[in-house]
Amino acid sequence: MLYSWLTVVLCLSLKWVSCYEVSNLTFPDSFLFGSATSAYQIEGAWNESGKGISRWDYITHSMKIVLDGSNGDVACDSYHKYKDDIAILKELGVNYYRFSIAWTRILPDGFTNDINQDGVDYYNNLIDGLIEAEIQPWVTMYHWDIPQVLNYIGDFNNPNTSDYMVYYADTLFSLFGDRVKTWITINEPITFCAHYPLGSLALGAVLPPGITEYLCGHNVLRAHAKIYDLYQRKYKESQSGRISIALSAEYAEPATDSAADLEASERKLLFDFGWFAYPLVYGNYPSVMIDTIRNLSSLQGYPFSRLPTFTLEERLLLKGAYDFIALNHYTTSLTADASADVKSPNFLNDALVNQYKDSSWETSSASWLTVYPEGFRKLLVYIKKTYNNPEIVITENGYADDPGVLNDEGRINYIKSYLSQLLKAIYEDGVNVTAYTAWSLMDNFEWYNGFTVRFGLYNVDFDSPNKTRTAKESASYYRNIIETRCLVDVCEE
Ligand code: GBH
Repeated sequence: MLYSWLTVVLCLSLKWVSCYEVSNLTFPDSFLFGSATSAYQIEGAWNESGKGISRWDYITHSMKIVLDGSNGDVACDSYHKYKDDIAILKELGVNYYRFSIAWTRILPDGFTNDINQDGVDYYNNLIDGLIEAEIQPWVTMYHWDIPQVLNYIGDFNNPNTSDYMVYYADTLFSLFGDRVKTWITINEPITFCAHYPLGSLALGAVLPPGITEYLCGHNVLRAHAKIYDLYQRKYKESQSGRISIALSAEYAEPATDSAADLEASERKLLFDFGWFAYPLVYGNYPSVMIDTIRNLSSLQGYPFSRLPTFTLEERLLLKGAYDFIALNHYTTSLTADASADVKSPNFLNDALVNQYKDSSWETSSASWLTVYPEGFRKLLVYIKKTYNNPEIVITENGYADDPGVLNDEGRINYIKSYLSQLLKAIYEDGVNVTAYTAWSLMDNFEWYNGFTVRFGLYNVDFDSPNKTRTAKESASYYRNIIETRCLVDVCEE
């Protein structure tokens, strides 16, 4: 083997049941490091300076479903404190900052007939401040905070929403595309289409499960493909930016090495990641989704498949509508075959698997997030193999702990062990990973968990009027990685 491994076995405290090797390889010169946030989770100023109402304003104000009853009305107050954010990004030494634009700050009513100049000014200031600090702005157009008016008309279950989003994207390209060169259209469609059926919750309605997940995903893909196409025709030549859609994927570790479980693992990866990645790379849904959902639909008495079909024109537009694969990855689940029992129609049942956690995996403060760094490498190798060795950008990866932990050993170990596996994927498996984004720059509003779990490299004192940002130990550790391009004290060249 070309590269030797320094076996720095880490068993820092009793909490760390598993010891692991830390890679002493050096990150490639061109490799970029960044950190990320999203608008609703940090900005606050929910009804200031002309901003319209988003789904999350509506949910948090009118429903009691956030764990601690909190909301994002103020959050980190980044609308007023973006200079503080730029300062800590600078301190970290990141190459780029991935943030999202609040659709309702630019288009308060969702549509382009009314553009809110204060919102435009805010993002211009942020973008210009970042560029001045030599930090590239990477922009997500939509990170779950859809204008409530569009939520009322059915969110992405309504095909028109795709077209409305294209107008929004066009507006963003023309306003900011001279300076923004990396765009993410939509963040984690699987989460809002299938895991958190927010549209239905926020409408106080129960939308038909097994139908709306796929309608939503279908219209998300249409929106993304049209936006990608618009950019190629109207902006690419003058702005020369790059576009993708951020897809989240757990690794589906086979529960046993039986053929059935290996197949179940592949099936689950195609249902989760492949649902969106396959159409972009190959122009249609994976055949295992098409076949399984058609069969199940028929067994369940539907005269049609619950998975919609693309027109030929749409397939042509979808195929190749990405400049890199944008991957959000946090965790792994064990995956076992469950093809024997046909349950009620819904996205999670349709994959015909059972998923659970290995009891030996380190836990975190978020129940869904267990630490299994090997799963990261396996997922990267799987993506390389299945999708023609694409360029992969890690758009999110991070660890959850409790409020107020400044000596965040758990997060340091998570970053260290996940980045070790990333280095192995690059150097031993030849996976083309070009950037890594730590979620999150700072503690923020963690959706249904409110402020009860924390993902930040920086602590935010939500009780202080200043929303004071304080570096956690992980911030210094990450800063050191960026500076030395190395996870240990001395790295191989
Ligand atoms: C990311 O999603 C989001 O992009 C980001 O906004 C968020 O802050 C970050 O995660 C941390 O949560 O509650 O058992 O149904 C990560 C992927 C997919 C993880 C949905 C949580 C729900 C699990 N998420 N999943 S459960």
